[in-house]
Amino acid sequence: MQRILSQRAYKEACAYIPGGVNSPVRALKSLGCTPFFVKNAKGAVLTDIDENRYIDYCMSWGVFILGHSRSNINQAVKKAISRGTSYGIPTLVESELAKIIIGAVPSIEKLRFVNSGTEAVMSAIRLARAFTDKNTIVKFDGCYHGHADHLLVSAGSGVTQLKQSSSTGVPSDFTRHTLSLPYNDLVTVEKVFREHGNDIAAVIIEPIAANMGVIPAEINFLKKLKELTNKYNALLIFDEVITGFRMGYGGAQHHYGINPDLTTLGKIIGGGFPVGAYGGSKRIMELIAPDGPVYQAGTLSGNPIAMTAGIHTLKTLQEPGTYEKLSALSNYFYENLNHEISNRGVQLKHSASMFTLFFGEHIIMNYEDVKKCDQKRFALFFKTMLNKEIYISPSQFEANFISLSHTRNELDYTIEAIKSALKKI
Ligand code: KE4
Repeated sequence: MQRILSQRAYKEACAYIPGGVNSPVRALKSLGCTPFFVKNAKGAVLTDIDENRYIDYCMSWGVFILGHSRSNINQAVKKAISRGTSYGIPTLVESELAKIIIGAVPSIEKLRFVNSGTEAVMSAIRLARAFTDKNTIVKFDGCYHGHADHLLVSAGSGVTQLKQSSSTGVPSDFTRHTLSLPYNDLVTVEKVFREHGNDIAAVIIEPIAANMGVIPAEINFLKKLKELTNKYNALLIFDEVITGFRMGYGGAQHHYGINPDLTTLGKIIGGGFPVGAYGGSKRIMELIAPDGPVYQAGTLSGNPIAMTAGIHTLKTLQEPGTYEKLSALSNYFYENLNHEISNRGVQLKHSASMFTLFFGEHIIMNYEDVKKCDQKRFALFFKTMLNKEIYISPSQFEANFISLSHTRNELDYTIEAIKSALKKI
């Protein structure tokens, strides 16, 4: 498989954009290869500028639960674009999408749209600090909540590839209010609350971690977080930028039956356009300007194109049997893949339609466990799969996503490719 035009395009991109990419993980740096450049996508298939086709499991990092370039969404977006794209004054579609999300997620009574998951989390944390009048934030090692300064501490996803546990350029006093604890570690989190509980404004967690690979939180761990935040007048924030509408129509909080105080969302709710949202009870959200003293703003927040794509995405997900179909596809894949990977030095962890193949047979419950995986073998695996026309998420510390557009044939082909790749590497 040749990627001459992509290599040329990458060289040129590097002249204008740091690392040739607009988000570090796309550079495939840790894998010792360079990225292909996409020409177009349809369903579960990407086509690059050298006309190579790939079955896609990255799906723009979990955005495309319905698949790429879905015609009903494209048609709705084209109509919306013909009417204009942004006005700096409200439109009906902003309330329409807000109502749909509030109808799906009972813990959200009011929400605010922003343009990325980073903005959603940054705003939710500011709000939690204002509501509790406290400063300390508890996060968990390996969880990634966007690139706001104070959260780039022991973060997962692309930060994992940095040499240090967080980014340079972040003054130490910007992170002194951030405590990062081991995921799924009840004892540590209880101890920290005993010692710092009166200073803790919020705990933020990916209820099903996807940014250190897929690692579901233990239900008792989440219940303990709910209990401790209640006891110490802190807020529990579920970062559902990935799990929102992925785990099911009500997200991970419905899946676990645990209501956080604030929820952050992104990806799926924008149907492929820049979006984020944060929401919670009216009592908390009324602190947000212009109702209250917590400032947050954005030129393109709630833009009608992202709102339109989000509305049509969520309305499609509301259709009866949609999640059952996705679950059947996912379970078909997991059951058949598991048959093929035993004794191959890998383990499959999954939750709903997201999964990670971890390169190691040790118990994996948290970030430290994932760091013990065989990165070199993962890199070989990634490149082998790419040459078999399959694009998996380019990091051991990421999730892969099955969409409603993946066909059984594509899943069968992928299982065969994984089986043969694991024999070779
Ligand atoms: P964005 O600012 O990238 O829209 O969202 C940040 C974010 C917040 N919370 C969670 C749980 C997230 O997973 C993310 C972003 N996810 C990564 C993929 N693991 C985005 C991919 C990238 O950084 O290029």
